[in-house]
Amino acid sequence: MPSWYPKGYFVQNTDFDFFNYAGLQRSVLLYTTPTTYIDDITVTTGVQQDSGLVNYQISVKRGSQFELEVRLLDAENKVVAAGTGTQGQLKVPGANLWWPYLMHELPAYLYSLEVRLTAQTSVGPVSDFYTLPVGIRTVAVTESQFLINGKPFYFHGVNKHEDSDIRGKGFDWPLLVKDFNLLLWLGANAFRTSHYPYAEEVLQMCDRYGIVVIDECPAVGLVLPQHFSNTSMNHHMRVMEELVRRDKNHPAVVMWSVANEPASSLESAGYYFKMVITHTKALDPSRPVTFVTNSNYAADKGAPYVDVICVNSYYSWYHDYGHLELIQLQLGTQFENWYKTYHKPIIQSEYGAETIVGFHQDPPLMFSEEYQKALLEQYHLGLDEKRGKYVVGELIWNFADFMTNQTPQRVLGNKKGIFTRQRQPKAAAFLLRERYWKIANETRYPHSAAKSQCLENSPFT
Ligand code: BDP
Repeated sequence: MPSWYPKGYFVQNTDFDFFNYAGLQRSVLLYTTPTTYIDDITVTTGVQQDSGLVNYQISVKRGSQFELEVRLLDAENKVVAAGTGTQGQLKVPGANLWWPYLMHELPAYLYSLEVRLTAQTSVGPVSDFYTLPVGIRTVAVTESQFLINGKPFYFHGVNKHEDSDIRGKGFDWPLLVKDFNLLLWLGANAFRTSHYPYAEEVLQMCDRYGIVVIDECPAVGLVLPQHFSNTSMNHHMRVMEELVRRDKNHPAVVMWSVANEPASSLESAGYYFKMVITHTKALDPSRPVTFVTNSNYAADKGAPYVDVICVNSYYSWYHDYGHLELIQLQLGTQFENWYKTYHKPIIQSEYGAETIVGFHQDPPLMFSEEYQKALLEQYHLGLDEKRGKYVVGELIWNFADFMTNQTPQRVLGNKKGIFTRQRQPKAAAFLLRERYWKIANETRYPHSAAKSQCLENSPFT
């Protein structure tokens, strides 16, 4: 420690652009179990002709003398299929599928899987019971499409953070309901849990409202060669095990993201991501896997292993300041380079501009609301060139302004939100809203009435 610091002086350094709050951020629940109990349930779903398939696997702890009864109930609480034992397949003729927001009515259709255990133990007979919401849907990826229930799906949504005034990262139901209200208002059908797993309640809301999730683990800031060691890789795999175990049964989760902006052009990143992605696929063969890159397409060593290319770029923000006229060319080149190299669908997983609410400037200058709008407009022109070809999504950075460490680059936090930290809209929010509803109407609902229909059906309006 240089001599201009007091002896023993310590400051924790973090290598990411959000605030590292301390303390308990979510509810802590204590619960008891019977001697023999249902420890875990894994559900995967499929569709065969007009029947839905629900495959279940149940793990029971501390007991060998037990019976399991499984029942699937529809939204009206009518039993539509039943089974027994630790694993099996339930067939639901004429199943109601789980569809993303705007592809069907709200709320999204959920069945309930009831699992009832009865066991003989040394202390006598015991029973255990669990209900799991189940959405029947399929996810698949082709060379150029992301398919949900066999239909091309276009992610038009946001990246978020668990962050707000007063509460910081602390879980807050009113805030969650407000955020969902804004997502529905916006016509957003997806978000990425940048850059860590979110509270389980968030995913439960996504299941209910059909908001599709790219579920990201906390591997952010893997930027130094030593971050790609075997120790780090093994730890990373354990973290993916925890994430998959926790979130595997959410129909809203359609893809795992194993990292955000790692130094994936390092030689050692190739083996590292091959191993982490292969491991994640083995844990859950039912979902595609990605990581979010900002490396050059020609240098990226991890990209060969992902199912979908998720690429971040900040044209006319972190370089070519003010030169909005370059965006379309640069974005088009970015997409073409990635696609010709990998022939995989691409999501623009971040783009945006720092914007101080209430700053106005004509002609648009950086940090003004006009600049954010103009930058988005240029991106949208570039995205529209490739949408429907092989670009399968766009996620704005960021849903709302959020707190970061203090640095000379940040004015009271990161201001790339289309909403302020208090969830008030900047001009860009209206622009994005027009766009998302237009995309929804073009691609899902051919009838222009879709916007009002969906808003009327919204549980929050
Ligand atoms: C991206 C990061 C994100 C940052 C954003 C930004 O993924 O965490 O907050 O840039 O600079 O590189 O605003």
